Amino acid sequence: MNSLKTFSAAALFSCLAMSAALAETFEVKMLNQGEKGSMVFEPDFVALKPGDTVRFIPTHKSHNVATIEGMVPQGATGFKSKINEAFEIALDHPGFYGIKCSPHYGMGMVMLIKVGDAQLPDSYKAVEHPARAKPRFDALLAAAEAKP
Ligand SMILES: [Cu+2]
Repeated sequence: MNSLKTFSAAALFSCLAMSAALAETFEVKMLNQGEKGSMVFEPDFVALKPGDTVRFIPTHKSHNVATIEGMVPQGATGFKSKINEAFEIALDHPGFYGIKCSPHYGMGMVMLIKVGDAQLPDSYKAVEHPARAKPRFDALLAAAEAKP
C-alpha cells in the first residue's frame, strides 16, 4: 500500500515535470524571398500548445511582426515588434492570431498562429486585407479549418 502511494506520487511528479519541459519554441523566419514567394513568413502557419513560444527571426532586413486587428483571441492582447529585431513571444491564450509584417502587409506578408484547441471564429473571415494579403489569408484560414 505504501509503495503504491509512493509510486503514484512519483508518477504525478514526472508528469508535471514533463509538461513543463515540453513547452517548445517555434522559429519563424522573416524573408524577402521564400518557398512561397516574395515577402513571406516561413513557415506561414504554426500550431502551438498553450505556453509555447514563437521566435521571429529577422533573416532578411526591413521586416517586423504585428498582430492584425480583429484577429487576436478574445481576452488576449496583440503585439508588435520593431523592424529588423528578433522577437520572441510565449502565447498561452487558446485561439488564432493573424499576423502581418507592417511594411509588407500590402505585399501579402502574413501568417497565422494557432494556439491550443480552437475553432476559427467566423469574424476572422470578414476582416479586410490588402489585395495581395487576401488570397494568402484565405488559403491559411481554409487550411486551418481543414485541420482537425
Ligand atoms: Cu516584411
